[in-house]
Amino acid sequence: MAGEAQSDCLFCKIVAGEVPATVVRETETTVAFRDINPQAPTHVLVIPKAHYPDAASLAAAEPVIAADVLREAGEVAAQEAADSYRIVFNTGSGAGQTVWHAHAHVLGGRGLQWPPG
Ligand code: IU
Repeated sequence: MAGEAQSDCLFCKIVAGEVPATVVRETETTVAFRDINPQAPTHVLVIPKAHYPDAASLAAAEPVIAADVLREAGEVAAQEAADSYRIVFNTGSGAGQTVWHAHAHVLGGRGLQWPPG
């Protein structure tokens, strides 16, 4: 069923506490944890606890939770004292998506180039 935990999903396992992560924030609907391969001084992933493969499918099925993810991304940036930051949803393998559970990258703490690579 839509939103149900997937046994082969790493981020569902982080939500369940079966795989360790450095959690920086948690709400009823979201978890925010540090990326294991940080690309900036602040690099935190914000995920919905419910499983959706990407941001668009999350927003279509659960718009309130999609908004929760965005709000939490802003809270992470505020918590990390990043006044300039980027929120990224890589979507599709050609855009660099490697984990098929919706996640927002929150990147900050250094200058960020535009356009991204
Ligand atoms: P992507 O947009 O799907 O490529 O982002 C996945 C991110 O998940 C990537 O930046 C990884 O470094 C990160 N990650 C993680 O934080 N912990 C893990 O155990 C694994 C990947 I696997």
